[in-house]
Amino acid sequence: MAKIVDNGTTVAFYSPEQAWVIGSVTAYDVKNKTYTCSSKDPPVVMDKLPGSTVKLWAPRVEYLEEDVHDLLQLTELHEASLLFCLKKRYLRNIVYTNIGPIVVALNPFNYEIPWYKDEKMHEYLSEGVVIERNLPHSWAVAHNTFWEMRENKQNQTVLISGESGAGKTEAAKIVAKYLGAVSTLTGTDAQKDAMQAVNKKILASSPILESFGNAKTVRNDNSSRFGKFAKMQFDRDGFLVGCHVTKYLLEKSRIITSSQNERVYHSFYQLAQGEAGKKFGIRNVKIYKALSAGGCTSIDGVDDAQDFLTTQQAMIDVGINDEERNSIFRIVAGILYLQNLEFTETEERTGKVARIDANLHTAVTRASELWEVSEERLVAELTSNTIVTRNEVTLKLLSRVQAQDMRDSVSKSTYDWLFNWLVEKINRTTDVEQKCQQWIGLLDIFGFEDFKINSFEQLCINSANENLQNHYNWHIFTEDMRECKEEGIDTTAVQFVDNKGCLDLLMTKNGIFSLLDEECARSGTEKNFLNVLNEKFGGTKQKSGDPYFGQALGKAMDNCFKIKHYAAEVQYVVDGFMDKNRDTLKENMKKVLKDSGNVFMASLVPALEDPNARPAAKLTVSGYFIRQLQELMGVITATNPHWIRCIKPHPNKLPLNFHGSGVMSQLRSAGVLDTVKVRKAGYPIRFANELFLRRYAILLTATHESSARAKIESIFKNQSIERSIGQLGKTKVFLRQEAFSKLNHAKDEATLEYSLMWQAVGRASM
Ligand code: AOV
Ligand code: MG
Repeated sequence: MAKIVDNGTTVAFYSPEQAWVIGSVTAYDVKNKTYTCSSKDPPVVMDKLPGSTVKLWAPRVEYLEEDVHDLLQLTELHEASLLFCLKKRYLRNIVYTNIGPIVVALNPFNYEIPWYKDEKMHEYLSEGVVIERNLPHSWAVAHNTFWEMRENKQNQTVLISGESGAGKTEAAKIVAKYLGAVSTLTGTDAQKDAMQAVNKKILASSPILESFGNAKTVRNDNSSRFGKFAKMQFDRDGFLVGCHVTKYLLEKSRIITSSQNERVYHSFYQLAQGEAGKKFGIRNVKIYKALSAGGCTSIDGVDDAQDFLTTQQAMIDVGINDEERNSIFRIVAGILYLQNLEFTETEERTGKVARIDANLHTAVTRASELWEVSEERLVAELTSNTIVTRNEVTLKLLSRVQAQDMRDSVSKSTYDWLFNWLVEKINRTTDVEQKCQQWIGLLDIFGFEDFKINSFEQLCINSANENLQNHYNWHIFTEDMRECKEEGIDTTAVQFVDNKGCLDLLMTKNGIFSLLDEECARSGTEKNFLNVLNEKFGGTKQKSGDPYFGQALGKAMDNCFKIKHYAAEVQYVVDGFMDKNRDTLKENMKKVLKDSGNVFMASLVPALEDPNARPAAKLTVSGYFIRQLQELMGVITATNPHWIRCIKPHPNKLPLNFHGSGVMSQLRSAGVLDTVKVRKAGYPIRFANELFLRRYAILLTATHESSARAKIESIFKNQSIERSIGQLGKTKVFLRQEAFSKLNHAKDEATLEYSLMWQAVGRASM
């Protein structure tokens, strides 16, 4: 490649830390055709850069740092211009940027930015507002979603994606709040009161679910450890009438322990620090093993005692009564005590046998009291298994490790049932399926994760994200192209990173999850599971023990496999996969809990199996999760989707911190550059012919036109919509952003003229 720039020329060049930096060329190596570039702020010098990582902007250097509200308006489109634009905006506290109707949201880690404060929301609310005139915001997405539902009578979804800590849960709350507000703008006083009451309950569900289902991780102080799809329900007139929440897979290991610098669920600390903790004798947080497992019992800026009060009030708001609340707290406290229980081990004739550590006996006593179950039976089931054969009942004493596993299983199952109860209770008070004519679904799942050690939970979480990314790709790229072709519209094909291979590898009949289920069904081992994966997906060049990559291979460890996900390559440790996937609590233990004197506790326990019935094929955790995911994708595919792509600007969790390469890798994995390219090359805004005519009827002047096509053509002609910015397909109108804005402005003006004319007519006839 010939030398592209002279020394001293301003360029953008690639540095691993910053991704792209603006600086200048200081030397060129003719033999190797590489550059040396440097920048002053930040101070970076890079050597041996190939031409592909040095970008000259032509014809003007200002294009390096364009600042636009919509990335489609960037004059020069390249990774670097994208990154610089977002950075420049972020450092000025402008955190939202559009790609046409899609919003890219950088987490501000700051609630005090004046133009994003709640009181600004009204500027996005009123029906007549031209939303494009406001700063980009999730409110604008919510606005479009609501009005598209009203106009098209079609269900909508807002799909919120991004890695852990990127701001998905906050974005979902922002959208929910907007939808509550927009639907209460009209209606009679009685209707408004009714909607406000519904809205209050819907908003109250967040603190409850966050208390019991969120926790501090190293990535996010308030990380959602479950997925959530909330359907905001509206009646025929667009009034908010209710909400239905579907929950996906609560991370169970976090009930009993956490990694270093992380915490178990917030609910435990809130209880321990709040007034309920005192009532149950919980004093020093540090002595509870579960609470201090991660060596971190508090979070900067979080007051658990205060949050306890918020959670409690939210429970009252959704109608959880005194008795239920008391039982809930007793269950949570019981888990804290039970998890403090330890076992000693003695060598008996039959092998190693676990006994309850005499010093810690009060732990099981307190747990039994709180749960109102028989202590004697609880202890027996923690330390032994009853094996029933046709003519014999034998008692098998458990080893220490087995007893610990049993203790953990009880705690996990109980908490998981409790969480399900909370979701159901919230639904019972807010779900009004029968009144609901249309809905807007808000999807806030756990973000993509890559920790030091990744386990079964991360595989499930990352698979959910893989599905969501695939839907996005399908909609933005594949489906887009198909529709254009079918409608006879010319577009330039855009390459994108297709993740279908990875999805097939995980989810299909012979994919990783199915193989795990097979291994569980034949009571195999994790080692064997890994061997099967290697055999099946290893490829010809693979040596035994090599790990599995999405479609390639790499270096191995003997208890790990790797997957190349759309967002990053993740290594999973298989230890514990089988148990986590099976996740059964033995029937006898369930029976102990079912016989609890506390009606609430007893009601949580699922129905016991009939010992005489043939055992029903039970779905594994991943089997159930995949079924749920497939259902979810089916529901989403049948709606009109909207996207908020959240980005985490810096691992520090602090405002105005921007980490170039971190942001770049998120932009890449979310396909942001490809999205801009495809949207720029194509026609992102589409209306069915009739809808277009309904929307822009006011612009129709030539009334003698009869066919819909002729009418649309006449609007195009009057408004000078050239073929390059708008085309008429077989059944749909295809518009670029420019044409869309032009039509909207013309419509606004015509509407204004029309209303002025009527005012004049009104005055004249008075
Ligand atoms: P996540 O949902 O995407 O992560 P959150 O929505 O919980 O991330 O955001 C993480 C933290 O970032 C919040 O607790 C806030 O401190 C801050 N934050 C996010 N959005 C905003 C905002 N709009 N304004 C101010 N601060 C914000 V995870 O659930 O871990 O995948 O599972
Ligand atoms: Mg979240």
